[in-house]
Amino acid sequence: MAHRWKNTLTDRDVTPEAAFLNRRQIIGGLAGAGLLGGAASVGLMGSAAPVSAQENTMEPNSWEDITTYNNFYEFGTGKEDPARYAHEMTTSPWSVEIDGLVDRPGAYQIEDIMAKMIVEERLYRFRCVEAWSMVIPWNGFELKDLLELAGVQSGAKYVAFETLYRPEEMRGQRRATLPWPYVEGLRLDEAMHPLTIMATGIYGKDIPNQNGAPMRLVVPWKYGFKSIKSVVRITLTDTQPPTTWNTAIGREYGFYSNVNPNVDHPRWSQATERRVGGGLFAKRIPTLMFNGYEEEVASLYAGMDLTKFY
Ligand SMILES: Nc1nc2c(c(=O)[nH]1)N[C@H]1C(S)=C(S)[C@@H](COP(=O)(O)O)O[C@H]1N2
Ligand SMILES: [Mo]
Repeated sequence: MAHRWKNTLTDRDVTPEAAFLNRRQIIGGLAGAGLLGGAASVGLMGSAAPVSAQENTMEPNSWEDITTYNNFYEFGTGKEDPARYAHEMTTSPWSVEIDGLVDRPGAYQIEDIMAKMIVEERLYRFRCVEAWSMVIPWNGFELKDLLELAGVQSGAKYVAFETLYRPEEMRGQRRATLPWPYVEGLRLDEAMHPLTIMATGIYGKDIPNQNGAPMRLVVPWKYGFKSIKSVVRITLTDTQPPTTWNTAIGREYGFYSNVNPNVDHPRWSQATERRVGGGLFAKRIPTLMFNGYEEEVASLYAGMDLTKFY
C-alpha cells in the first residue's frame, strides 16, 4: 500500500487554519475507517496559488454546497438534478479502460488503481464557465501516476477521457441534451502536470455520485467542464481528441478552456465570478488568471495566443 505524507502547504490564502484543521479532524475518522479505499493516506496540500486578489479567497465551500449544486447533465440540466438522481448510477464494480499509446493497455479495476496511488488532499478553486465558483477540498491522486502505471508511449501527445454511458441508470442520457458519452481531453503536458488530479473524495469521504464517483478528473486552472466525471476510459493519442462542449458549441467552448478573466464568453463576461454559498447579497469576486494557478501553469502556454486557443 502506497503511503506518503506530502506536506507542502504553501498557499498563504488558505482558510483560517483552526477552522479547517478542526474540520479535518472530524473527517479524519472517516478516512481512517477506510472510506477512501486502500490507500487513504491523506496529505494536505494547498494550491500554491499567489494571493493576487484579496476577495478571491480559499475558504472551502461546505459539503452541502459542493454536493447539492452540481453540473452533471447525464442526470439532468438543473443544478439540483445530480443530487436527486445520481444515486441511480451503480459505481461498483468499476474499471477504467486505459488504451491507445500505452505499454500496458487494459481494464484497470478501481481497487487495483487505489492500492497503488497516493491519495492526498488538494484544496482547489473550482471555476465553472457559467461564472460561479467554489473552493473544494478534494482527495485524489495525480493523474500522472495513473498514466505512468499504464506506461505512456513516446508518440502520445494527448489524453482523451470518457464518462460512463448507461442510459438505464443515467436518465439525462435518454435525451439528446449533449452527444453521449461525455468526452474530454487534455494535451499530454497538461495531463502530466502535478496540479492535475483524479479526485476520489471530498472532505475525506468518498466522492458522491453527483460529483463524479468513483473517479473524476480535476484540472483546477481550466473551466469546470474540462473536469470530466465518472471516468471509464482514458486513451493516449497523437491527435487532439474531440471534447463534448466543443463539439456541441465550438464557438463558445474551446479545447483549452483555461480560466481567463481577459477573454469573455461570447454571451457574458468572465472577469468576475459568484462564489456559491456567499448568500443573496454577496459581491461578485474577481476571476484570477488561470484561476489563481498562473505561476504553476502559464509556462505551458508560452507563446500561444490565448484568445485564439480559448
Ligand atoms: N460527465 C460529465 N462531466 C462533467 C459535467 C457533465 O455534465 N458530465 N459537467 C461539467 C461541468 S460544466 C462542471 S462545472 C463540473 C461540475 O462539477 P461539480 O458538480 O463537482 O461541481 O463538472 C464537469 N464534468
Ligand atoms: Mo461548468
